[in-house]
Amino acid sequence: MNPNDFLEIDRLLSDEERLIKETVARYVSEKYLPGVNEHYENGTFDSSVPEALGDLNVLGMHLTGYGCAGSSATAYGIACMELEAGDSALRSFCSVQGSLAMFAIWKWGSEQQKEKWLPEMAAGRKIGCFGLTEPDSGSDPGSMRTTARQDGDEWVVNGAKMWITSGSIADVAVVWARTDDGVQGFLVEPGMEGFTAPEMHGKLSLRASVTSELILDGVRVPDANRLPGVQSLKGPLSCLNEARYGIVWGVIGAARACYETALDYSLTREQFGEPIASFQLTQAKLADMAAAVQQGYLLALHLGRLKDDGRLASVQISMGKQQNVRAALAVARSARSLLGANGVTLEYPVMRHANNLESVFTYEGTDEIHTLSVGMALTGIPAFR
Ligand code: TGC
Ligand code: FAD
Repeated sequence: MNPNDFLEIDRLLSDEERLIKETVARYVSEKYLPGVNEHYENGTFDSSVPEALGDLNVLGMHLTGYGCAGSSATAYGIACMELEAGDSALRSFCSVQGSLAMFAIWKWGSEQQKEKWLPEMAAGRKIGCFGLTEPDSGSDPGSMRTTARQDGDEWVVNGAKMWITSGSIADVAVVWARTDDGVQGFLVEPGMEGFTAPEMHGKLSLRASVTSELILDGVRVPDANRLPGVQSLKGPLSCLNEARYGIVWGVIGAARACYETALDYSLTREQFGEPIASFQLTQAKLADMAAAVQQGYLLALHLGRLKDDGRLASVQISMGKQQNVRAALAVARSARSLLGANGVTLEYPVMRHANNLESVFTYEGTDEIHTLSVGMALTGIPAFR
């Protein structure tokens, strides 16, 4: 048996999917992982990432045209899994760039906006962020206070966004604001008067990722920068479907890294004159971790195939996000315990993943919000309010 592919799930992938998996995994192990601890410790983002991911063709890879790779949803998911085996910050950058910022422009933007932004963003030469959450509006984005008022052929945007991944390094911020005609998206660019994006500090999770506020103080945005295709909360929520789908896959990469670390460690660490892998309690942990990783991988692959068939419903993504993040957190915590005191250090990736997964549990819809979405689908009764 191969302990790292116990159910032989890799056999269910096509040759092309396996190649993408190997290529992204190689980048992660050879280029990204050697620097991750320093970035995590210092709370900095590896600035080589955008163009490196552009070279790998994974930014907006499931989109078609405009320099995007046009890959399958399954291939995109596999890339997310391998990126997050490195660090959730790496997958987060890819999610926000491709599934949130690029997807918003690709799905709801004008031809001119698509031609201006998408090829540069696919190459990683321009960075995007996605501003939905506000200080007083998180799980309930319908309560947003950021407004946009039309004034001739400009819009005046006022408000504040918070917890925005890549905010301070972005060349374009997709900002969602309330207008007289419903929620609309605006492409806000650095240098527009009244727009600032201060970085937020003090995170104990996703430390290798940039997280920022977006402050919009009477920013005048040309109408040409308004996404013309949508005037409803459906706009941002449609983007979230894409990014949540990537998380279903991504967290299994983080879980797999924790499990593999724990397995290796348990075979070499000796106590009471034996490798700790020889103890029944250790084996129970390892067996549970292996099963959780394999189940999560199968679930992600199944949802990927559904998405490629055009059949994936947003509530199925909710179930996948909720279940796989829970599973990944359980694996990370169990692996952490197996490593003893070494488990709390940066010498091993486990605590870093465990801490990151706390953010993943919360962003892109909290565990509770996805539970309620599934509950509503099962019963027909919305219990959000
Ligand atoms: P509701 O009244 O149900 O719907 C409003 C409009 O939206 C449509 N809709 C959807 N459309 C596409 N996909 C979905 N999943 C959709 N869900 C709803 C709906 O049809 C309606 O359209 P229309 O045309 O009739 O106007 O909305 P609600 O206000 O009751 O809220 C529902 C709820 C709670 C599920 C939703 O608001 C929600 O998902 N809340 C969680 C917010 C969230 O996930 N925020 C994430 C922010 S971005 C982020 O975290 C990035 S982290 C990135 C990283 O670093 O990786
Ligand atoms: P709240 O909504 O205040 O929730 C607090 C608690 O109450 C949670 O447990 C929640 O589940 C629970 N709760 C809320 N409503 C209900 C209910 N009806 N029933 C039961 N329980 C409920 N946002 C962006 O827009 N763009 C980004 O790029 C982005 N990146 C992020 C990066 C990081 C590192 C983090 C941590 C967050 C990021 N977010 C981003 C914000 C993220 O989407 C929000 O944190 C998330 O949606 C939850 O909102 P909140 O933090 O305001 O929590």
